[in-house]
Order: sequence, then C-alpha cells, then structure tokens
Amino acid sequence: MEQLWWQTAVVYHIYPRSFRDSDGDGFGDLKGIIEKLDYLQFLGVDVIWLGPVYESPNDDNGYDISDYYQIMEEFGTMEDWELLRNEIHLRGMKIMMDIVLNHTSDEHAWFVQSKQPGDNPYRDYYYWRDSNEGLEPNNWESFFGGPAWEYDDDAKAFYLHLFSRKQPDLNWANPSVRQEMYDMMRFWLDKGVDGLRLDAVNLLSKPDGLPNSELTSIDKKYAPCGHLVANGHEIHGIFHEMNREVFSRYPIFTVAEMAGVSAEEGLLYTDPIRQELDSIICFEHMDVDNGPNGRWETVPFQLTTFKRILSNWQRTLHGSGWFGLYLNNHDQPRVVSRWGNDTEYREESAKMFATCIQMMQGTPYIYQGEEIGMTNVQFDDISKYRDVETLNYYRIETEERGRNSADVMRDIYLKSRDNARTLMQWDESPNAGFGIGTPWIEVNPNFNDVNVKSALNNPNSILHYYRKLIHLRKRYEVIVYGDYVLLLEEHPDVFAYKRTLRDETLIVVTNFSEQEQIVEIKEPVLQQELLVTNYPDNGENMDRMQLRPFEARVYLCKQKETFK
Ligand code: TEU
Repeated sequence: MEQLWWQTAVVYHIYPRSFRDSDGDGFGDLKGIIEKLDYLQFLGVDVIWLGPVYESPNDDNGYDISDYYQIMEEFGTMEDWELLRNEIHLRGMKIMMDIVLNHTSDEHAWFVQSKQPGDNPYRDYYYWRDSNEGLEPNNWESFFGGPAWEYDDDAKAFYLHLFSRKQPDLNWANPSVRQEMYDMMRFWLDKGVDGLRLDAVNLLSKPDGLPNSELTSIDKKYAPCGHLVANGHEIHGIFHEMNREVFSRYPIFTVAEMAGVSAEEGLLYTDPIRQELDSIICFEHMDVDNGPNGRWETVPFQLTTFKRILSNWQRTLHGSGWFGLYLNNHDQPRVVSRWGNDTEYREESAKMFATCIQMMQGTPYIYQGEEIGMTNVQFDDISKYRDVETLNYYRIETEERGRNSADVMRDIYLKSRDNARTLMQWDESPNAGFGIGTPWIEVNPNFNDVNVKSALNNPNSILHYYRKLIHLRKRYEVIVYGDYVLLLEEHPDVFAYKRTLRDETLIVVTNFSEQEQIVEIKEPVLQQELLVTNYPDNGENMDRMQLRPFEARVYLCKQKETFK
C-alpha cells in the first residue's frame, strides 16, 4: 500500500459552538479556536476537523447550511477563518472542513426558489412529491423522529427530509446539484483546506420510486428507512465522479461519515483502486448498545460483539482501505460514561478506551474534551437541552406516546447528543473558561475537577497519557501499518490484540471491567518492553497478567522467529 501523509496523522475534532467563546456572545467562535491552537499543538495532533462553520439558522447546529460560501455570524468572518487556517498551517498542522452534501437548510436560496410555481429549475434540486391522498408520499420516518416528509403550503407539495424538517434532502440524481456541490468543495480546497469530512454521505442516492419501507415502528405510524436510503444504487458512481471532479485535483484527505455500512462495503468505498474516498467513519461498533427499536433504546454493552465488529473492520480494510478510529464525537454520549466508569475509575477507563482504539490501524479522531475525560451530563429539565434530535424525541415520547417524563429523561441521560456538546472545560473559572457571556448550553457541573488546566499540571492525567499515545504512533510504524490479530476472542471482559510489522509486534491488552482479570498471552517473543500503561508498572510479563480495573497495557516485542 502506498504510504500517505494522513495515515500517520491524528485528528482533533472541534465542535466550534462549544469550544471557546472569544467575544462573550455565548457561542464558541473561530477566534476562540485560534486562542487554543498552541494547546492543540502541545497535545501533538496533526489535523483539526472543524465542525460546520457556514451560515446556518442552526436548527441542527450548523448541519443545516443556508450558504456554503459564508461563515456563520456567531462564529466570525471569512477573514477570521483565513486567519485560523494560516495559524493552523503556521504550527505545522492541517485543517479539515465538515461538508454537508445530503441536505441544505430550508433557508438556503435553492430551497426557497424550489417552492416557486411554474418552470423552475430548482424544483428538481430537492425531493418534492404530491401528497398520497392527503398523506405523506411514503411511510418513511426521519432519523430525528416523526415523518420524513413535510407539507409546504406555498409549494403545495411534500418535501423529503431524512433529518430535521429544516434539512431538506438534495436530489443527487440531478447533475446541476452535483456540479454546484463540486464547485463548492473546490472553493474551499482552493482556499487551502487539507481535508474534508463528508457528513452522512452514503445517503446521497435514494431508491427509484421512493418505495415504502417494509419495517414497522413501535406505533406503526412511520417506518425506519435507513436500509433503503443508505448505499443506494448510484452511490459508487457519485463518489467516483466526485473523486475525478474534486478530490483527485488536490493533495487532500477525505473521510466519509457513513451509518449502516458493513466492513465489506467500507472497503468498496475506500479501496484506492476504485478512486472514491480515502477513509471511513462507521457506526457499527458504536451501535452495540442500541436496542431493536433504535438508538434511544439501550441494551447492555457486550464486549465480545464489540471485539468482533472492530476486528472485522481491522482485517477487512487492512492493506487496501482505511478506517477512522473513534469512540467519541458530537453525536455520541461520552464513552467514559457510556461503557466505562465516570466516577471511581474515570481516569483509568478514559485511558483504557484511548489505548484500545488508538493502537489499532486507522486514523485516530480525538473529540474535544475526550483528552481530559469529560463525561455525560444530566440536566434536570428538558428546557436545558438544545439538540433537535433530543427535543424531538422528548416531544414525541411524552406528547404522542404518552410516556412519563422521568422515563424519557433517563433515555436522554444515556444517549442524548448534548452529552458531548456541553462547553469545553478549560479551567475552574465560571463556565469553565469557555467565555464571559451567557453560554448557549450549560456547563457540566464537574468542571472544577475535570478541566484542561488541572490536567496540564498533573503528569499522570488523561491529557498527558493522550500525548504519550500520539507520540507512540509517530515513533512506531507497527502502530500505523502493522497487521491485526484478535487475541482471547471469547473473553467477556478483556480486549486484546496483536499488531505485527516485520520483526516488531505490539500486544495490546485492555480490561473493560471493574474486576481484576487474570490473563495469559503466550507469544514466542525474544524480548518484551511495556511501552505504555495506565497503572504503575508491576513488572509482570504478558505470559501472566493480573489486570486491575480498566487496566491497559501495550507491550512492544521482538519476535523470536526473525532471529532464527
Ligand atoms: O450525522 C449523521 C448520522 O447518521 C446521525 O444522524 C446519527 O445517526 C445521529 O446523530 C445519531 O443520533 C451527521 C452529523 O454528524 C450530525 O450531527 C447531523 O445531525 C446529521 O449528520 C445531519 O446533518
């Protein structure tokens, strides 16, 4: 496989609204990010992924774009963005923009135009359909709850929105839509952007005729349609064209966010021979605690399932495709609260998860606050939540399905996206040093204990551990290019694997439980060195280990065979 710059890179993911507010208006902004670039450089990351910063009415915090060529007022100006780009580049880092191709805002000029009667070229930019005897054109349910169709009085028709009603889906079968989007991406790439994160991008090709979903939802009203709209029949053709028209003309890195994708499909999207995309962020490993009725229903985390899924991706993409390694982002609850222990073992479990995911093959993504072990939040009232998906869920469950509020709040505590969107915790000053204004969302009350300033002062902090992991990736090629073998496959509490490149082997052992675990790893090695661990080294070799709660160890070994 050809070696490329982004294969050794570590990405830091910024949710601009919550990162740092420089002007006191209560919203994070571009100048705020500039203030923190030295910190990110110190952490050692290579690429900064900026959540969407384009003009937007913020129904879905910037994922509803009304103008792709303007910067959102709350975040600053185009000059601020150019300064941010320059400051990132000056520090030897790169900038990745978040691009939303599947939908625009309903306030985008194309959508406003598309409602007009008569001969109107914009009508076909979206999915406008007549009503089906007064009902929606089909039974699809939006990913954010309720019908995927909204009736518009001016247009006298329904339009499709897989996400919120303020995010109408674009019709990618229309060549003008595709050209507009290619122009837009080239605009940003010509401005010196180094990478693109493509939002929900395997949804671009819808099935012909938009057929009903055969699934049923709990109340039989609308039915999930993800399986019909993901990986549609034209999708590979679209990416091949996009690659020819855009990506292949720049020395950039692309990562596609794709739900409902198997490892085998992931390989089709990312195999360089096919000239589509460079890498993929999948959902399969994050969905393991979702119940049969979707993500709001939580079932117990099964480590064996999690291991099987990640191992399958590791093996399938090795040597051809490329994987995005993550356990946290702006759509997911914080993993330390979700599958770890965010009280007694917060530090241990945060470091253990980082070790487990970052020693695999792929590009690691660190989501803001993950590096200090930020946790989920439990606001006492729904009025303190901001996420459109969470608010829709609360309304539908309490008003339409008649569930009691306390039960619904429990689901929200576990899965709300706002768990990850509270303010970045910089120090122990009011609002954790986010800014002096009244913030758009409340701070997590634990910021006195969990913040960057105290983490910087403590050499054993999660933050310093992350720095170490990042440095190891730069130093040992086996972490980047080694092959992958799962060890202790059936163990219910320990995730262990082996990476090998030439004469070097890395053995990664992580305890996902609060109990001690005794495990033995018998490998024919000549020498072994404990590269990193989240507990004091007790001198054990890997042929007999007594792992403490959430303990993680990484051994670097020289293989015996190579010394024959
Ligand atoms: O997410 C796409 C996606 O699949 C999500 O809808 C995911 O299933 C959901 O967030 C889980 O709750 C992307 C963005 O990351 C997300 O923030 C946006 O809301 C969404 O696209 C629409 O643009």
